[in-house]
Amino acid sequence: MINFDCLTLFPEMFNGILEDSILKRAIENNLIEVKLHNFREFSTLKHKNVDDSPYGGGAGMVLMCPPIYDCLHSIENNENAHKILLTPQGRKYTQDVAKELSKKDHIILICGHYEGFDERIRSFVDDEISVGDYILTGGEIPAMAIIDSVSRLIPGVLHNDESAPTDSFENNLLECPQYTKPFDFMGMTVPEVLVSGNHQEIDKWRKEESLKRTKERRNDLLDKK
Ligand code: 4H7
Repeated sequence: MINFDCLTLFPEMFNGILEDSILKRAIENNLIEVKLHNFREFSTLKHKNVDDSPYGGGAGMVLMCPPIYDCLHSIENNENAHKILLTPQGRKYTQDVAKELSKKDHIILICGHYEGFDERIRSFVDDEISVGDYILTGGEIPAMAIIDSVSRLIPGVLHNDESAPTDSFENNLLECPQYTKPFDFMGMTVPEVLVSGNHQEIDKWRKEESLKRTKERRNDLLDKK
């Protein structure tokens, strides 16, 4: 059982992934739990503001400390949770980080928006993660990527037919090409070896294709092996 708490101004954005068949089933089976917290509710200001203009001047708004701090501290056992800030400045998210996180039992994800955070929010957390070198309007999509990728590593979340035995990245290789019926689609046929019935040859072909594809597209993964 892994527990996710997510601090966000847009909790409805998560409806999609939580209603998806695999995560929905995982929640129903008590394998994961996801709680959403709108930290706007913790604003003590009359208009429920959670941001203000930056000290020193300049354009844009900055998320302020108090609502995020109070929301964080309203979460039971927050002191023992692994607290993560989603920002473009964090350590790069990879399958290895997903594996590392899948061993935790309580993860708190903090999603920022606007022009960024008050720097002091960094002192509330244990970890800062970026899902890649591009800019998003908020940390919600990174948080969803983490919830999804970590959840599918929890034993029992995926059923046998939902996990490829040679999942990309599990062995730092890209998946080999795959085919299904029809055998001939507009003159494009399936490699003969796959219909040969020779499982030794099929395994060999798949390993070679996997390696070939990784060399062509992601040679950097082979350095990790
Ligand atoms: C925290 C701080 C994560 C969150 C700043 C978040 C990309 C990623 C955000 C910002 C994110 C990622 C606010 C910085 C808007 C950029 C123009 C939300 N973007 N933003 N600024 N790669 N954006 O994981």
